[in-house]
Amino acid sequence: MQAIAQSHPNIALIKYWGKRDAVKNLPAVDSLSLTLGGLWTNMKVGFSSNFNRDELLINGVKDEPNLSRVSQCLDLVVGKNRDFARIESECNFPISAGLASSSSSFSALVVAANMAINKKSDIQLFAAQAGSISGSAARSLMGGIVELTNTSNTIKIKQLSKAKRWPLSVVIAITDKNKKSISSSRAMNLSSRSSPFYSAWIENQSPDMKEARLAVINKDFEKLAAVSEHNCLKMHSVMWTTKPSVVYWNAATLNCMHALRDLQQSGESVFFTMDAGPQIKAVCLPENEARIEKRLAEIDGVVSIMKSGLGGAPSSDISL
Ligand code: 2P0
Repeated sequence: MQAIAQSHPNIALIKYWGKRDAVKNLPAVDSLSLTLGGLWTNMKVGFSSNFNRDELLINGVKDEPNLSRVSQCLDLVVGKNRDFARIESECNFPISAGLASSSSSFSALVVAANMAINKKSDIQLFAAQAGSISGSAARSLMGGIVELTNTSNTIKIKQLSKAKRWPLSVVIAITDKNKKSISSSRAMNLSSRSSPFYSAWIENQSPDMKEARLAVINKDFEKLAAVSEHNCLKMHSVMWTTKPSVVYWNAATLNCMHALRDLQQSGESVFFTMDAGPQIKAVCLPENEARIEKRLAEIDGVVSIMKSGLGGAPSSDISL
């Protein structure tokens, strides 16, 4: 009753912010994301009747704060009447810092837990299970460029482009490795209640999805850049106008954004996106990667840089 899975985080270009059903954790809007092959979470899950409670280790350290969400995920996959589990997670990037660690963690956990109990692979079922714990996690169950759409009472994921079909690069400027001050789940619930821009955000998501989907199908970088930056700034406008306001950026985030705008002016194929944290993600064509990295590394406040191409779906042929 043990299994291991590796999964990659994903970053949304057309963002998910807000829930239409907080109990089922169903997103209020559709979203579109890139799966990042260079970043990963390895997850080992073992069930035993000899254990007397669930135990979680993250990068070798016992973790209590995240345990209840992990146990909740296992209850959902296996059933509440299950044996207790020992869960070991390893991650090669900062967690809870706006780098989508919950997407790789919960997609890996769902895959490993289903494997441990010998459940047949069913990607849409796995997406529903992962999504009900972390909205972004469902998108990590596929590689390349993925869309998540809302159907009547659940979600559906679809691969729009395989990683190799359109090999984009992502340069991530890390400006703060600390945990974010407010979880995205809590922040988006506050936004839906208090931002005067929230209803406009929801109403305008479909045209953005349509435009981004088309840009991916046509491999049109400039169109994808324009709609992605616009969608990102709209989401952050909703965050900023939440009461109390949710501002994840710091000075370096803004300086990186200006630097990327300058690079765009000089003809580089690059655009930015930011999530629930101060890190800035520069999406570019692989041939532009070195120049983007060099420029971002020069900016005051950039602590480190990570780079990633697009990656694949979760895999289970790894050891921990
Ligand atoms: C996204 N984010 O589309 C957006 C953009 C953050 C900003 O999905 O509440 O931690 O657990 O469903 O999975 C945040 O991800 O949110 C998120 P919950 P989650 O990637």
